[in-house]
Parts: sequence; C-alpha cells; structure tokens
Amino acid sequence: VSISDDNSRVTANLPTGQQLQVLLYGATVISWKSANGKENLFLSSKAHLDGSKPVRGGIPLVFPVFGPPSSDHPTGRLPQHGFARNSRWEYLGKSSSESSTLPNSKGDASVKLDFGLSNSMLSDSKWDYEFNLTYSVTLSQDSLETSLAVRNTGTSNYEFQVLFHTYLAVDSITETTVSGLEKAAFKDKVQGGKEVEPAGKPISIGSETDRIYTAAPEQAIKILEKGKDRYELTRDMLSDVVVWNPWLEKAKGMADFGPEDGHKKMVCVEAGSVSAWNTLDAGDTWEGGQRIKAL
Ligand code: TA6
Repeated sequence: VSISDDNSRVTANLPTGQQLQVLLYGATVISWKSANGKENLFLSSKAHLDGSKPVRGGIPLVFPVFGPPSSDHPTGRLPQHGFARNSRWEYLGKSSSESSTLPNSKGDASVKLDFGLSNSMLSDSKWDYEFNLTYSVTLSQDSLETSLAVRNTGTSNYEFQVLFHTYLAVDSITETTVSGLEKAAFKDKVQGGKEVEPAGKPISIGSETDRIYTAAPEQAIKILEKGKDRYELTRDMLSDVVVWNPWLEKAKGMADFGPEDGHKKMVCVEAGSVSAWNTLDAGDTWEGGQRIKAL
C-alpha cells in the first residue's frame, strides 16, 4: 500500500491497482478507481478542487444538516448540507492490512484512511455545539467504505443529520436502473416534497430526479447498467437513500457542473439519516457508514 499526502490530498494505492484520492477539504473522496483503472465516482469537469466551494462530485460529506436548514432550528445559520464538506479536515493517518496471514483475507489488501474535524478547528461554525468527527475511508479489492463517528464532546445534547452525497459514475443514465427500493415510499422533491407510494419496480431515470427513499439499512441497493450489476450499496445505521440526477436544465444552472451533458454520466445514490433528526447526548458517540461494491 502506498500513501502520499501532499497537504491537500491523500492518495492511496493498493498493490493490486485500486486507487483512492481524498481531498483534505471536506474530507471529500474525489476518486475511487478499480484495479482495471475504471473510475467509479463522477467528478464534474468544472469541480472546484481548491477549497473555494464544495466539490461537485465524488463523495461530499453532509453534516450536521441535509438540504437548506430551517431558520427555526439550531442548524439554521449553516449553509446547505452543513459545514463538513467545506471545512479543512486533518489527516489522522492510515492503517492497512496487506499480509495474507489475516484470517479474513485471501491475500486481500485494504487501507483505511482516517480524517478528523472538531468544533475547535472551525472559526465561527455558526453551530453552537461541541463535536469530534472521525471519518474513515477504506479501500479494499472490490469496495469502498465510508464511515463517520460523531462524538458529542459538549455538555448538552443536540440533533444532527448525516449523508454521504455519493456521485456514482455510469456510462449512460438512460441505461441505468436502481433496484432494492421497489417497496420503499419516497418524498419527491421534484413534486414539492410530495409523499409517493412505493413504485413496485426498479428506478429508471429520464428526467430531473430528486427523491428521499426510506428503506431499512438491511435492504441492499443495486445500481445496474443494461441490466447488469454495476454497484451494490449496503448501509449501517442509515435508513434513507436519496436518488438525485439534476438532468440537463438544472445541470446547466450549476456553474460547476460539466461537461454540459454530464448528467448522462452520473447518478447520485446517497446513503444517509436525513428524514428525521438523530439526537446525541453529551459524551455519546453515533457511528454509521456505507459500503459500495464495484461489481
Ligand atoms: O442530494 C440531492 C440534493 O439535496 C439536491 O436537492 C441538490 O440540491 C443536490 O443535493 C446538490 O446540492 P448542492 O448544495 O451540492 O448543490
């Protein structure tokens, strides 16, 4: 396993060729390549990678609020999707397993990168609570895992939401379907937040799509291309899945979204806990994560 840290980005390579790149800005995973060099994450050609605004692509980290915060909530003064994705995190180090003596390995290698963010690192976070976040990103032979631990280091409890805003790369959105949510009701933000009954069939995407599905973490989600499995998403403690594609008009409206028909090459399938608030008591820690297998 080789790691390089050039003070703005950490790159990890497995001996079998997989690669991971994480910006310290937002602890944003911006690239996850399979052994054959195939890129699994969509990254806009106009994404800002200099810390001037949250990254358009990869896996932006949404915390402590999803979406535009409401002014009558303690998160009310935060930007959309909170401060985690636009703060500079600290690289805490790595742990890797590459010896084939490990009980679980078939000579598998994997590397876990840890990143940290605490309230003391933020100047005027506009959120008056004390926290310590540890974000772990693990690259293995066939998968990428992201896990977040939220520790309440203050003296009062507080509410938070969390979501991994994953932009998955696809060859062609019109040949992509999402399965596993057939029985899940969803909130359709394209229809003004209307509650919609389960569709009873896989999701296909042919126009702007912005939906919050609620489905037990035990329910695996698959993203298929031309009917063939491409990714599998499994979740821990995250009972919501957001499916988003801006489509052409909305993509044109985002200055940092490129190329112009880039919406055809991506689908956001975002594991999170966003349809309600998680309450964290003083001194307690919440942990949740996702694992994406590239098939
Ligand atoms: O995850 C879907 C969503 O909430 C959409 O409503 C859209 O706002 C998207 O996130 C991107 O948000 P951003 O703040 O990154 O432009």
